[in-house]
Amino acid sequence: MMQRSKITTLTEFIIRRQSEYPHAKGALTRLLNDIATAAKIVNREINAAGLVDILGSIGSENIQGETQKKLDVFANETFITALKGGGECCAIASEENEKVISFRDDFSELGKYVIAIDPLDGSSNIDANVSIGTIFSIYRRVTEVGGGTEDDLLQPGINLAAAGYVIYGSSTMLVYSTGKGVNGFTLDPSVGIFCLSHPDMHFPEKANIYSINEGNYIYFPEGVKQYLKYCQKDDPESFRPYTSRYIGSLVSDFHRNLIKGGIFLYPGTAKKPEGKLRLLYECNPIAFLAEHAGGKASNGQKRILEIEPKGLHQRSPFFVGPRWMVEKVEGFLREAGENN
Ligand code: AHM
Ligand code: MG
Repeated sequence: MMQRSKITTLTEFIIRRQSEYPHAKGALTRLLNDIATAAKIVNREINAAGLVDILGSIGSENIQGETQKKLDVFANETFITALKGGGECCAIASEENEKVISFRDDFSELGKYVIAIDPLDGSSNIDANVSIGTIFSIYRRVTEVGGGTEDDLLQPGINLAAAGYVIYGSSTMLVYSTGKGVNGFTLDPSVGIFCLSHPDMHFPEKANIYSINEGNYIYFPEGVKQYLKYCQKDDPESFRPYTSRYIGSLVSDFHRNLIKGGIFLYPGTAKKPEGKLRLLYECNPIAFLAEHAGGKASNGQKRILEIEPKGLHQRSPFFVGPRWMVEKVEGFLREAGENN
């Protein structure tokens, strides 16, 4: 009979990690478990999309003026419910809600953490059955009592306690870091358990993918245009020309680049100097993971994790990938005398 190697479940893994922190009381462990539970529920719904009435728009817009999909709303409600019920989180900032959702009941007010979340990122891809994701940032609260506030959430990424994403792809994975390595867990759908499948993830040394929405080329800063020309030049020694891969779903693009080696770029443009991606719940968590996987994340000039956020839905240009690739783009931007 075929022997199965020992499986490490997500719960086992985080409990083991927790024991490395003598003062930990298990709150972060429970919080990550709440996220994993919500992710499984969202995953179930995504898998049934097409069979049940969950595809398409709901007829409303979120705070960013984007059409809300039914699955956007479902995912948002699912994560909020799971986090509120768990009692470890006293506030949430979500892409789908204008203001902070503060939990003011006796139970959640005691929660030590706040969460910034994009419950379903890449949702324009939902109807076409393309991989989408959930992205989350976990901070320790800075206020002492009561429901969490905006002050708890407007913290720079260097203060992150943990961050991660769930990718709903050909298989469903949860990838997270508490600052000690990046680890990936694949959902075994037959038993509904996330199992360690990608321990200690790092960008590979050889990287030759670039990911950008090149349809916006004419609006890009000169430095980015120059970098793209560099990527397309013939130079076998440096693996050029690079391969272009763009899904239009940050989690999927980043995940592929982390595994196969590549850089993701979403620059500011003449029309949108701050770019598209949101600092708190898209750039910061991905930047945190990238750094702990040996990479780098920048707004073209400055480390993403050091940006002091001023608003919940603040945007930032975003360049993330292996350190040397991000530094190359920064060099082109500097030479062109551009900030992003
Ligand atoms: P969303 O949060 O509304 O889904 O938008 C974010 C998504 C990212 O996943 C992706 O990287 C980006 O938008 C793609 O944008 P574009 O279509 O402009 O290339
Ligand atoms: Mg998003």
